[in-house]
Amino acid sequence: MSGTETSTDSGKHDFVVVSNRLPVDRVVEPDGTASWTRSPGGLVTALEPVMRQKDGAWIGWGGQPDLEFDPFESDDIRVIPVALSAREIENYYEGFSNDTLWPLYHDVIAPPTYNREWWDCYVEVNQRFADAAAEASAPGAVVWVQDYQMQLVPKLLRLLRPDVTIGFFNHIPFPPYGIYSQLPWRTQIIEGLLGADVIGFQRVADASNFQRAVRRLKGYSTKGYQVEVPLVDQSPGVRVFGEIKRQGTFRTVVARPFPISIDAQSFEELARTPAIQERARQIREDLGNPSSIMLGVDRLDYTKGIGHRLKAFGELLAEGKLSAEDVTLVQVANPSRERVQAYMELRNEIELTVGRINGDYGTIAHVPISYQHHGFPREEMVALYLAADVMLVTALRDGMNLVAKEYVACRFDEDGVLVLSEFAGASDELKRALLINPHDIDGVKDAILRAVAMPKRERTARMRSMRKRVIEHDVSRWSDEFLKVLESRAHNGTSGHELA
Ligand code: GDG
Repeated sequence: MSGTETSTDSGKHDFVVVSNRLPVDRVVEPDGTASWTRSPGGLVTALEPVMRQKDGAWIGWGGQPDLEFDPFESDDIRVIPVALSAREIENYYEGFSNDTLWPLYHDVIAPPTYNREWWDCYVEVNQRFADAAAEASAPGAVVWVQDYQMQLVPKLLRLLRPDVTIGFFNHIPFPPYGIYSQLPWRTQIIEGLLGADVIGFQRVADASNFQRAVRRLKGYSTKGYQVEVPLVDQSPGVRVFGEIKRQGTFRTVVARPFPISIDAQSFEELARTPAIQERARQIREDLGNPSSIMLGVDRLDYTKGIGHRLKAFGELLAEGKLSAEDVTLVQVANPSRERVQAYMELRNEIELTVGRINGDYGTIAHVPISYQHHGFPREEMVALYLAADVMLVTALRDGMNLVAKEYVACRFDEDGVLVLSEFAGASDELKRALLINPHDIDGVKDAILRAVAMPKRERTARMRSMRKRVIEHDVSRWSDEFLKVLESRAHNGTSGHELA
């Protein structure tokens, strides 16, 4: 799908999505011709109908430095590109977003870097996105801001446009206060988020962690899922959102879980395609018809627990409890954030471990780990899900983990076993997976052995129950529920309808 670059609209929209990345990628062909291609993600699929119905616009970065573009139409979505310079990509994106916030919000699995220049750049870039949102929003519009790269946008936008209703969804965990409080800019981030009317998190625990941070840092009261934000800050001389209102008047901010999901139906449809089923059989054959295929699909990220998974698998081979003749682990490690040091180190570590396991336990005919350091088309992913007898999701911390849900959605045959980390948000919903603590290597090994040996009846019972959950709670339900709550908050902000 390529974008047609027209600009016939009024420039003002009733529904605006703001995210770091646009839902389209700029693709330049070898002959120099360039076009925008839709990047297929659950979020775009979920928001597409709302976008069409409400004259929506999507504000984001095009993925390359200094890409200055006028807004254009792409498959009925108005796309508004925000340009980032190479320095901004380094400081705001690779730096503050991916080397400060990402590790901090994932329980400091890797040490976060606190760099003041990165922070300054994060503020600058958030301001640019807020300006773009203010410019694109029609009076009384609904603006939905996505994820941790944009946490200051709700407040900055509210200052510019108190008439709009602002939602924010955090795709990654929100850490416990003891960890969050490390952040030198912890108060500014909380204030940034509190500019929203509704703040969505993946899990109950994330919403609670956020509320605790609000109480500790701002002294505001929280009741259930609501935060009471005084329109006049208690701290002497501090103005909240630039407006001075009656003492004792609050606006309420909803901060609650909205667990994200996938477009389950489209995954199932692909899985039911004969060509993809044939491809799944082919994969099994190409792997030498092992009795069990295990699968890991992750961005190559230290939060995903790939090393822990490999350790458990390697020990089972070493102990002779699994053999390379019987079992193959396919590990898709999608390249990610390759310019960030911690990711370079992780890649080296993982590839050393894979090499050692394959060297120690492989035979000429059988390689225990088929390691794929590249992405695949979605059809191939679905074929892999269908071919996998056991899906391994061993994240050390993960907001949700969509891979777990995709595996379940694809298994219309009600077969396959999901081994799932309790530190992934998905474990709140997929309770009939084999839940593991990835730090407990013996526990992971037991779960793998149990998965490989699980009788068909038990596999079916577990998969059936997980499928029910994923099919009923798909991504459109997620966006509908979020937007329903958000729209019910319209006119609840500083525009004069405060709750006392
Ligand atoms: C963040 C949060 C939260 C992966 N490799 C390929 C490929 N993928 C797709 C998967 C899945 C997506 O990428 C990965 O989603 P996850 O949820 O597993 O993880 P993150 O990228 O870390 O996402 C996470 C999510 O946001 C949503 O809120 O669940 O916790 O960290 O859809 O299928 N897709 C294709 N080829 C690949 O090689 N086509």
